[in-house]
Formats: sequence, C-alpha cells, structure tokens
Amino acid sequence: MFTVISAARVYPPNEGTLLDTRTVPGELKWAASPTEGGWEEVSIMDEKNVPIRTYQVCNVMEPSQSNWLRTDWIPRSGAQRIYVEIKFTLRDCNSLPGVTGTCKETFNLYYYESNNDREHYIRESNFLKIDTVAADESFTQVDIGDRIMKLNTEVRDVKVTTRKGFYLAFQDVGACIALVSVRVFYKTCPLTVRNLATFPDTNTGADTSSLVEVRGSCVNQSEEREEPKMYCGADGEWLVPIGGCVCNLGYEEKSGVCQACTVGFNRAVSTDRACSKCPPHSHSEKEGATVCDCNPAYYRSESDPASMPCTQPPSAPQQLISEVNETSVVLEWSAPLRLGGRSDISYSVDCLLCHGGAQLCLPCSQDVLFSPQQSGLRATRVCMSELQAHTRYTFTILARNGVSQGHSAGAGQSVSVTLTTNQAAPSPVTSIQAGDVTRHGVSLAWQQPDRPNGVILEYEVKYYEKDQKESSYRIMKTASRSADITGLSPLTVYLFQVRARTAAGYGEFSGPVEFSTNSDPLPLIGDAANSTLLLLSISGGVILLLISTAVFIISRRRGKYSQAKQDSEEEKHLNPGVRIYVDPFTYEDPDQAVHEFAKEIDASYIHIEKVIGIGEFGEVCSGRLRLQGKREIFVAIKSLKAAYSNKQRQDFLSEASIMGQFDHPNIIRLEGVVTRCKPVMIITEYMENGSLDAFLRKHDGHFTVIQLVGKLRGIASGMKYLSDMSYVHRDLAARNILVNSNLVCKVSDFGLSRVLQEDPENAYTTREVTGTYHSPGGKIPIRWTSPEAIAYRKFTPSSDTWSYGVVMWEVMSYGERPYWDMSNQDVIKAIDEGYRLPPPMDCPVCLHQLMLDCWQTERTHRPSFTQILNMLDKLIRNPTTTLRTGGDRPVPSLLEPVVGPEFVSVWSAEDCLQAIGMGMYRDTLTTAGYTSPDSLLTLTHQDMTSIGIITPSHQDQILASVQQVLLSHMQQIQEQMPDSMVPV
Ligand code: ACK
Repeated sequence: MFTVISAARVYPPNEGTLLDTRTVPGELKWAASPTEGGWEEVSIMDEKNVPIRTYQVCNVMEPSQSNWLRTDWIPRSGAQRIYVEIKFTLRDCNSLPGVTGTCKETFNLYYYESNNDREHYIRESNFLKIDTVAADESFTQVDIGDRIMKLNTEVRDVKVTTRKGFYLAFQDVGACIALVSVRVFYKTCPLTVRNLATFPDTNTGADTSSLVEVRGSCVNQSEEREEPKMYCGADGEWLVPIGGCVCNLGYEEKSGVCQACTVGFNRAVSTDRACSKCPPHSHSEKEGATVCDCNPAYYRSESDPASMPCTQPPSAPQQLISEVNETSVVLEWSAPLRLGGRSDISYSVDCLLCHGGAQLCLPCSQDVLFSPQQSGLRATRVCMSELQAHTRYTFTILARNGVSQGHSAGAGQSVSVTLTTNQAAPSPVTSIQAGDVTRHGVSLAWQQPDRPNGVILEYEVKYYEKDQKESSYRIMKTASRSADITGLSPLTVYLFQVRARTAAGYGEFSGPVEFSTNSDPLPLIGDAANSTLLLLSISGGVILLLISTAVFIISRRRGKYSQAKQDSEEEKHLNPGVRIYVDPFTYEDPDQAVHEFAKEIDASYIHIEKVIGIGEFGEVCSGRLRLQGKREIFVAIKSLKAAYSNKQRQDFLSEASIMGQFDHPNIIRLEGVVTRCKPVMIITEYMENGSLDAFLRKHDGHFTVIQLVGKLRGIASGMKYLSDMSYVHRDLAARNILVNSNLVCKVSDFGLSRVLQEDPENAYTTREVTGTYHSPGGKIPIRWTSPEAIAYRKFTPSSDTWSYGVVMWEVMSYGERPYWDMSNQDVIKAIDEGYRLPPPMDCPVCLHQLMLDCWQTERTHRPSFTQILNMLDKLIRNPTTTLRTGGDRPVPSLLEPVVGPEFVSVWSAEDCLQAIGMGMYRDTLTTAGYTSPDSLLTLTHQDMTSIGIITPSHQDQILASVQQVLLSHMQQIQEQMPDSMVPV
C-alpha cells in the first residue's frame, strides 16, 4: 500500500535502542485487538528496497473504533526512562471524501510494565496512557503510491522502573494511520575519559531532571589524585567533572592516557606534567623511568631532587694554614678546587694527639674546644683551644658535601697539618682545703691544676685579711701542694689564693677561699702579767712604728724611680700568666731546650738567596721559607760555620732557645731551627732594612723627631716585654736592633747573656775588639754597658736601661758612635768621673734628660722600661710642648757633667782632654805647659806637630772639640749658678 523512502539508520551515540521495527527481521506479529478489521501488519520496501514492517489501520467510516495494537515484551535493560519514537503517516480527514464525523486524526500510546515477557493477554484497562499522539506540523514528505504523504515523527518518554520490561500499546480511535516505524530507546551518557578517569556508559536517571552520580576509575598507569566523579544528565550529557587521576611516575599524559617516558627521559615527581630529559651526569636505560640513575662516580643525596644533576664529593681543601698561639691553634684554608657541582660544602676537623713523632696518634680528648664547632663548618676557619702545651697534634680538615656520605674516599677530601703547641701557663689551682687551723696558722693543701701545661716548679700562696685591702697581701712560695701559713692573727678571717708556676710563667690565681684562725687562749696569769703583756705589745708597737717610719723615709730617699719601679715589679709579680724566661742552660741537655722552644724546620723548606752579613758563628743569609700549609715568607738564616765545637753549637743554638720564648712585635721572631742536618741554622723573620745603626747612618737627617721617638718607643716596648719576662739582654745597642720594611724596630741578638753568666769568675780584661771588651767567657760592649755591669758584672734590667739610654743617643744622632773614637778605657774613666754624652744635634731637652736618667750611676734611680715607655708615649701624644730642643743653647757639648757644682771645681785641661777622647796626650801637653783649659784654646796644628802630636785626625779633633767642650762647660756653670750670680 505504501512505499516509504527512509534514510539508513544511524543511532546517536548516547542512545541505547531497545526496539526498532525497521531492524526486526521477518514479521513483527504484534498482538492486535480485534484480531481482524483493526491494526494490520503490512510489509513495504524502503528506499533501498529493504522490506520493513508497518502497521496500518483506516476505519474512518465506522464509528466507535478502539483498535489496540500491543508490542512484544521489551526488556528495559537497566533503563529507567524510555523514549518511544514513532514515525507515522496520518490522513487528514478532510482529504477523505465522504467521511462523516467518525474520522479521527490522533491515536493513543500506552505502556504496561511487566516482568513476564510472554503475557498472552493484558487487560486494556491495565495499560497506562503515555499520550495522545497527533500529526505534527513538522513532517517529511513521503511517496505513498502515487501521492506524497507527510511522515510524522513523534517521540514520547516515560519512566519505567518497576519491572524488568514493558509492553507498549497503540490505540486507534478511528483514524487512518500507518505506523511506519517504532523505535524504543533509552538515553545514556556514553563511556568517556575525563581527567584521566574512565566513566562508563551510564543510563540516564528515571526523571527528566535527575542527575546520576558516576564514579570514574583511573586509566592505566595512573592513580587517583582526588576521587573522580561526574554526573550523567537526563539528556545523556556528562556534567560537572570533579577530581581526577594523575599518571604514575615514569609516565606522562598524552591524549587522555598515560604513556611511558622514553629512554633518556624520566618523570620523577608528580607535579611535573611531562617526562623530562635526564639531568647532567645521569641516564635512564628503560622506558617508564621514574628516576635517572647517576653515571659512575656521580651521586645524588637523599634530599637532592631528581631533576638536579648528579654531583660528586668535593676535592680536598687547599692551602691549609696554621697559627699556634700557646695552647690554641687557628687553622685557615681555602675552598677545594672542585666543589663537585654542589654548593652545600662543609668542613670538619679531626684532631689527633701524637706521641713520639707522628707514630702514635690518638683522638684528642673531649676537653679540646672547637670554635665555632668541630663539624658542619661553613666558614674556612676554625680555632682549637684548651690543647695541651708542648704537644704534637695532627689536625685534618675534611671537606664534605651532600654526596660525601659513603662515597668519600677520605684522604682525597682532606688536608692535614701536624704541629706542636707552645708552652702555656698552668690553669688555676683548684680545691684548696685547710687542714690544721691554729691561732696563728693555717695548713693548706690543694690539687694540681687541671692543665699544668708543663712541670710545676712552684706554687705561690697569696693571703690577706678579709677585712683588709687586697693590696696588703702576703706571699708564700712552696714547691709542694701544701703550705703551712704562720704568723696570722688569731680569730681573723683570711682569704687565700694559690697559683702555680711552670717554665711558661705563672698561671692565674685560684678564686679566694676563706679560713678563720682560732681565738687566743684565755689569759692564764693575773692582771700583772696582763699589763706586762700590754706593755710589751705597746713597746713592740712603738719599735715597729719606728722601723716602718725609717723604712718609709729610706725608701722615699731612694729616688723618684725606685718607688715606681717597685710598683711595677709588684704589678708584674701579681700579674697572672706573666711568663718568666727560662735559661736554656739550666737544661741538662741544651738540645732539649732548643726543641722545647724552637720548631725544627725541614731544610728542604728553606730556599737561601744571598749572604747579607757575617755573624759571630757564621754567615747570615736572606731567603724564603715555605712551611707546609703556610704562606711563603722571607727569612733571615743564621748558619753555624762548618767546623764547630760542641760548645759553639750549643752557644749558637742557645740564641734560638731564648728567642723562641718570646712573642712580641718588637722582638725578632724565631721561625725555627735546623739541627738535624748541616749546616745547623737559625731561621728568623727577615728585617728588610737591616740593623738600626747602619740604617740611620744611611738616612742621616731624614726623619722627624717624632719618627725617631717612634723607633725608640718600639725598642722600649720590646725591652719592657723582656724585662717583664725577667730577661736581661746585656747587649742592647743600635747594631742589635733590626728594622723591617715598615720601619718597625725589633730587638735582636740574644746570644750574649748566657756566655757571661756561665762564667762569672771571668777576669775582666781590657783586650778591645770592635768596641767591646772580650773576656774568655764573652765580650762586654763597654760603651753600652752600665758601670756596675762592667765592674761587677751586675747585669739587671737597670743595666739594660743604661744601654737603652745609649741607644737613644745613637738614634737621636743618626747612628753616631757613642763617645766617638774615645778608647774604652777612656769611656770607662769618663763615666766614672761623672761625664755623660751630650744631647745630639736637635735633640729635644726632655729626650736628653731621659738619657741622663738612664745613665744614673745609682742603678735603682734609673727608670724602668715601663716608665720609659710611658714617658715616650706622653711625648708622642703631646709633641709640641715636650719635644723642645735646646733652642738658643750653643752647639751641644762633647760631654756634659751630670754631677753637681763640686765637680765643676775640678774641671781642668786633663778633664777636657779626657772628655774629647784625647786623654792619651795629657802628659805630652802638660809637659809642654798646656795645663789649664784656657791654654788648650791657643793650640795650633803647628804647635801640636812640634810637641809630637802628629796624627792629623787627632789634631783636628783637639782643635774642633776643645772649644765646644769649654763653651758648653761654661754655659753649664752659668745655669747651675743662682740667677743673681749670672754675669749680665
Ligand atoms: O746590618 P745588617 O744588614 O743586619 O747586617 C747584619 C748581618 O745580618 C749580620 O748580623 C743582618 N741580619 C741579622 N739578622 C737579620 C734579620 N733577621 N733580617 C735581616 N738582616 C739581618 C744584620
């Protein structure tokens, strides 16, 4: 009857078809009621000549039609809402000629839910109506026979949730219809992948507004980041994706799937979206690498991100430099050459204490303090303190970084230095206890200091009454660790402090401990006895008072310097830690002293460059010294000549033993000695400008007074240090002061003191060699030596003060020879007679006065070096008022008498000749009638030649100097006279 032209069926992706009449092969055979005269199944061909099944009814002429057509059971297959798409044609009643009111243009659609797929009969009233379906405005044109018909498509939907399936029914109520096709479908949200989670094909919900929540599952090689969820909307669209998954490490997302990283790439952290190339010094050999392995000899620390290049442990620190300061050591070094590609370098220090060379080394004790710390050092400097004195240590600086653990080859990353600490004063004495306490005494005992730092030579107990000032203390010395203190007042609280002394000097006093003496016993005899006692004590008191007054007066008379000197000695005495010089010849084996105070230097570290002079024991050279781990320095090298006796060797090295005990900017510094191979050498710092006397002569007149005073100050400072250490130099002279490139003056030449001391019985000889007197035991530099040292060998700090006065004179006169060419004998005589060197040209009065003070005959009246230093400091601070020169005074006299007017009265031609160093012509001139000073003024060259004074230089000297001496002498007399007596 109809020919339907239909397009090929293509279902939308989000629809699940439950029935499509066009795809059913063969007949439909739906149940129709009435079975005859109602709905009729008709096969027609579609446009592709494929037969399709249709149902038609057209009872428009008959009234009261109710023709039912029921489908077979349709399983709902999980669908909750089904859609029925009906394609039909419907004749409009107007187009049918002759039909009356019976013709209809709609039909009804019903459904019935059931689990039974083969219901034979369903009562019509059991069907539920879905809708009345009418022809629509929109339609497609269909050829039906020779006419074109409109093909309607109507879709209705209904919820089906109660049974497994359902039946549909079409009720015709008198229309002319052809059901061309019926398709029943449900909607789904199709399988999809969002955020790396797969969401399955999901049936939409039962209601048109319902959203079905669906949980996604992560795609292969991915894991949940946040629970993946999505909603399936009623129209089959996915809505609102939430959460999602991320690719596993080693994989990256590409087109919604996780793909393995290729070889040479990795993905190590989930925050990286994509695989990345292996960082430098690493590789991956398989696909899907989560991390790139480090190449051989490269490492990664636990905290290193995988994206970081692989790195290496650092190489060893460089240029390790050590500085020993008593029992502290400072090490400094430079960063390693190779940091291994990291910036987290740190250093640690290993400390070994070595006995017997470096053979037996043990880890250092816990007492050693490391500052700032022992390990984890960021800076390239560390200080170790609380080390043992005179002990050999090996320190190893280890460089490490984040990959050193387990990979460090140890030696490759470290650098070591072995050194010996210096001597140091002992630590304070602890736990002082009182044993016997009596009325007048206390027995004390104490422990040895924790760190004696050497052999304890003695202990010193200081005690004083608690109520009195500390300055009124008393001292007791003892070699043992106990002392019986007697002579205390009864029932009095005393404070006691103890300190120890080693070769390195005194340690600090312990904190004071207090003990009280017992009370006096009650008087046993009567009042008479009592009053006798009282009398005795009063008279005793008076005697004591008298004695103290006498002592006071005497001590006041000792002169202005002696009190202050005493004070300073006291000060020194009490100053804890003041080191006392140790005479190396008190050692049984002098070699031991050398090695105690001087460092043995490997000769291969020394590079001799040139000879700079001849010393007493051999050549003096300059050169360079490069100690392991230290900067190269310029040095002076004194060598011991090849053929030497044992004694010469000891004498030579004694200088090093002495010098090695000093550490002061104005004392020449000892670098070390070479004793284990020949030649034996003493290495000191190099002083570029050589000795002071020659230096001044070379630069005559080049310095200001203040600059000269600056030099003197340096020398005084060095001498104060020496005298504080109780060292007496005995040969202080400008030739023994060395000057460095910064013009710093340093005291040197420590060879003489011992020589004289060792042989105190030496006869005084007058054999003169280069300005010094030789005795079999040594030489005495007459012009620089105090009278008491020349006469009695009384060498003290005060005799050094005398020499210092001469050095002052040498400095202020730019290296002039003291007493010019007077013979030593004449010098001794002139000094003895009270003459002193005059002020050098342009020498400020106060400086000359200081020289004169240094040349006081009474040694206790001479200033101490502390006082000299203070005075020079005052001068330097206040130069305008203090550094006045003689001004209008005549040219300085050759020699000035420093004694009173009584000396003036004995002034004669003879004195004058002595003063100018021409005493040898005394007899010649006296015999020729030149007996008064005035007569000397008349002398001519001719006169002198005629009486036998033929040496031209002597003639010149006499002519040049006599006048000056006498003029100066006159002036002096005037100055000493009361004003009224000065001739106008
Ligand atoms: O006056 P000079 O140049 O300085 O000549 C003598 C020479 O050696 C013999 O002693 C010089 N001399 C000694 N010690 C040193 C030193 N540490 N630095 C420089 N020169 C020195 C001295």
